[in-house]
Amino acid sequence: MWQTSEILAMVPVPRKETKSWALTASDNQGRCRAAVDGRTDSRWDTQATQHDGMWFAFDMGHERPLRSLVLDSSGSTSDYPREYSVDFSTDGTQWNQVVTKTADSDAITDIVLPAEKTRYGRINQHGRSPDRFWSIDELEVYTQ
Ligand SMILES: [Ca+2]
Repeated sequence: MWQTSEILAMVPVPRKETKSWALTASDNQGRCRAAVDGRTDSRWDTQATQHDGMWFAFDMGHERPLRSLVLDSSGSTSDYPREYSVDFSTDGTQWNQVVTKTADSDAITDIVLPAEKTRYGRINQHGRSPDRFWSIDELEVYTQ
């Protein structure tokens, strides 16, 4: 469980900083920036129904410890990732899986991270939906 002091130690990465990150995705890469533009009425989405192998990745440009990711899909409430994992990497080549989980059927997906240092982060979608895209209206990233 989290100690109060640990929660208080979590700091959101400022939006102007996340806007400067290099973003890549398995699908619809041209829309990645919509996930960090500070607007909940714009989104990145897969333009395809959810299946295993979809991912969304960011390069922060330097290493830092990450505590949490929050994926907001409240503009299209059923577009949360059905099953996901998170990988960290310090070089963009070797990836280390740090989280794997089935989502909580909520438009807001809170992902607790191990606070290890990383430069790259990748969110992998493993589930399947017959009729829903995977969408991220806004990605919030918390460091310490
Ligand atoms: Ca947006």
